[in-house]
Amino acid sequence: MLLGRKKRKPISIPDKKVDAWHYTTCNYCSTGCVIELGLNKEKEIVTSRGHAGADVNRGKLCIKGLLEHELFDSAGRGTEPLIREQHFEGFQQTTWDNALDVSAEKIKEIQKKHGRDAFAVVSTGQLLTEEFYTLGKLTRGCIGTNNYDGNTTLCMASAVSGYKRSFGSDGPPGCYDDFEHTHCLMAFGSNLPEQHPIIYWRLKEALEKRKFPLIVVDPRVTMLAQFADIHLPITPGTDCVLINAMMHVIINEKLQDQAYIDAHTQGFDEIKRLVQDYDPKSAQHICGIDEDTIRSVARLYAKAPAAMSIWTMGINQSTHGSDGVANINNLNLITGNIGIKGGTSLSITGQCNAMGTREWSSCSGLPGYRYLENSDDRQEIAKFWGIDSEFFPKKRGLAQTDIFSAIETGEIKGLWLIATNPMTSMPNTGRIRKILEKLDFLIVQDVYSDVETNQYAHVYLPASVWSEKEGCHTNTERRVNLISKIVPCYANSKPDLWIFNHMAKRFDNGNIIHFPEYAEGAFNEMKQLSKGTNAYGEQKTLDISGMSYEKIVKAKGIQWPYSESDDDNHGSLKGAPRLYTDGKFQTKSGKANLVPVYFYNNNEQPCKDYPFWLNSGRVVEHFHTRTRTGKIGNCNKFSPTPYMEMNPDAAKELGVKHQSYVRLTSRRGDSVVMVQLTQRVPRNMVFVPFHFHDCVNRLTLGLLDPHSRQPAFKQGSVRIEVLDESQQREAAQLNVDRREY
Ligand SMILES: Nc1nc2c(c(=O)[nH]1)N[C@H]1C(S)=C(S)[C@@H](COP(=O)(O)OP(=O)(O)OC[C@H]3O[C@@H](n4cnc5c(=O)[nH]c(N)nc54)[C@H](O)[C@@H]3O)O[C@H]1N2
Ligand SMILES: Nc1nc2c(c(=O)[nH]1)N[C@H]1C(S)=C(S)[C@@H](COP(=O)(O)OP(=O)(O)OC[C@H]3O[C@@H](n4cnc5c(=O)[nH]c(N)nc54)[C@H](O)[C@@H]3O)O[C@H]1N2
Ligand code: SF4
Ligand SMILES: [Mo]
Repeated sequence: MLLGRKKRKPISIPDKKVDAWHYTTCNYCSTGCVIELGLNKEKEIVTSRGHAGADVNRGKLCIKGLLEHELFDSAGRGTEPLIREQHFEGFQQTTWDNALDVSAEKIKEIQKKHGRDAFAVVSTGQLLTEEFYTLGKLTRGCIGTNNYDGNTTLCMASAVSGYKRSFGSDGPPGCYDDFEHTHCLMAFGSNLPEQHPIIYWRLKEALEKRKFPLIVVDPRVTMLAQFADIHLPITPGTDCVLINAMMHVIINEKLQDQAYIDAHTQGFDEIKRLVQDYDPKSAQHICGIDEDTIRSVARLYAKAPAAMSIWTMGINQSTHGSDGVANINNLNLITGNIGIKGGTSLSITGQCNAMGTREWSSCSGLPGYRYLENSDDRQEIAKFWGIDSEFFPKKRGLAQTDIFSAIETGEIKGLWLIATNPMTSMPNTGRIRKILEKLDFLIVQDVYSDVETNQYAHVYLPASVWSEKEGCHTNTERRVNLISKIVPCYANSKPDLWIFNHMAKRFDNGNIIHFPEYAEGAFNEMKQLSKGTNAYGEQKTLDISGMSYEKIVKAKGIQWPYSESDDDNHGSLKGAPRLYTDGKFQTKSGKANLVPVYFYNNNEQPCKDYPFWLNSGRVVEHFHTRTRTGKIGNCNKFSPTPYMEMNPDAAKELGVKHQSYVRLTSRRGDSVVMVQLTQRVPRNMVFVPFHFHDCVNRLTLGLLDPHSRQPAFKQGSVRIEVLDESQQREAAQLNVDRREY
């Protein structure tokens, strides 16, 4: 044995000949891992590694971060601006000047003919924060349309809405370090090991040091559920009922933190009344979790010295998304679990910079969490930008999902899509296709020219990606970090900041408002706007005035708020790990709102014709619509095929075989997928990743949440049809074709 070992050759790691390591931050999910890119003497990128000194990832990266350096010259990158009269005609290559001239003229023409709001702008959670701030200036200050929003409506809108309803302001109050202090963690609709692998690793590290109960609420047996102490396989869309029933137990057994409730919240009496209708005995029939388990989980949570909740799309993507968030906040407020170490309501953010757009893009308001509805905010920003405050609308316009409906009804005639691919990511893509065909004018600004939505564009603007440009992201725990410019821009692509700056010059106000040429100039403006107090005289939570690029890199990320005085006093470069530690909230009274959540069931549910729940989500190897990961060898190799998770017992009944192809049909459309038999899903549910074009979103309904306007991507119903042999062969061939990138 020993002899054998001695004979074995040691593993040799080939020397990649790295000449210098360069600092940057990952551009996929919102974990916010710091990456070092290794360049050789010829300045070519040869490898990457996780930054060992960064608190977030401590040297680790997931598969996407590790391979991210392969994306710069991947297939389909946009090289030159493109233009055409009609979509689907051949594109002609053009100059940047002409592409921007034509775009600006068309925007003005549409606005002149149909009103300012007839041109809409839809952005993303994947630009740099300085780019978001600049786009806000351009859209709110120069173009002047009120129909301006982001794909974050598909993603974090319910979290934003729920935070605002409970705490009076957006902003996740907790941090990853809370794992080190909590005594009970409840995860709602979040599959950390696949979707936020490094947050999962942080959680695991904390659990290895000190065991505490992990409760996972998810209709699937996800990787996180497998690892949980208690798994609650909830009936889709009914988390609010489970939480109301938990609060019923807590209040009736007097387990609540009455001192905290009295000092820091308002609305307890109504919650107390409301939850009487949700006794676990009746709630179990709605949410599918038995009454004893509800009681034991409620007691466990309330009795823990500190308990925390995390959640992601299982909560947000529902018609009860905003209510679900408010109810998670209720649970934490009545148990005194806000603003303490290990006690928090932490939404796990989706896209790398979904936080940055919430903070600074002006999508739903004005920069720095300011409101269009507040005249002081309008005047302050108008003065800062040097324009007339009357230019701003007095309330926010349509959310992203409603913008598409307004194109359908003819109110909106032109659209500018920036870093989002609705032809694959929106619910009911058959409808989206018709909507895009209806537009008089569509601009697509993307890193890739082969992005599906570009088929409908009149002008395509090729953007530079990730470390081809400089600027910041904010991660899930409010940590601001820097993306450095490490490689030259690909071909004739331009950073989004450059594109916005040059578009602005073509509008009247664009020559009045100052548009700094470099990201750091925009960052300095944001710093100034973040100083001071909010409408209620409290210090602004979103204060970044003590930060600079240099300090951010030195600290490897700083959490806001970090004001000038924090910097003077401590110089520690440590921002605030938690919000609301003093129990003061951003409401008029300073108290948090306990928001009563009544449950009504408006989901599309399984029925005789469509007997399966349709659930959708993600896999670890791919990011969203695969524009990036579909072209990176090892990411695509591990997951090249659209597939569906199906329960083996249900498959047996229908005569469906493992790895055969079936047709899924919903009331909207159909799609052919490969079957993966697994006990991960219950007998009456299928799960399909949404990464593939012409796949699950042909089927989804996407009813909208009344508060956040976020689509219920995860609740729909389908039927399954077995394909005959020739159809099987055809489907298999189609999948071989899909793999070739
Ligand atoms: N690898 C990878 N990582 C990513 C992304 C990616 O595309 N790929 N995208 C990033 C983005 S933008 C986002 S938003 C996040 C998403 O991260 P997650 O939300 O963790 O991922 P999903 O797979 O969309 O959904 C999570 C779970 O919600 C469950 N669910 C469905 N319905 C319900 C319900 O009614 N109640 C409850 N409690 N759970 C339910 C599903 O079964 C699923 O397991 O991931 C981020 N990270
Ligand atoms: N069925 C179903 N559908 C879903 C979901 C689900 O769970 N189920 N999840 C939803 C969620 S949470 C989200 S966040 C959305 C995501 O939906 P989308 O945002 O539409 O999907 P992405 O593929 O991320 O599109 C981003 C685009 O930006 C481009 N890009 C990347 N970096 C840059 C840059 O620096 N500049 C520019 N200009 N372009 C850039 C990419 O190439 C890509 O084409 O999908 C939603 N759709
Ligand atoms: S966990 Fe998220 S931020 Fe970290 S390397 Fe993976 S994709 Fe990037
Ligand atoms: Mo997302």
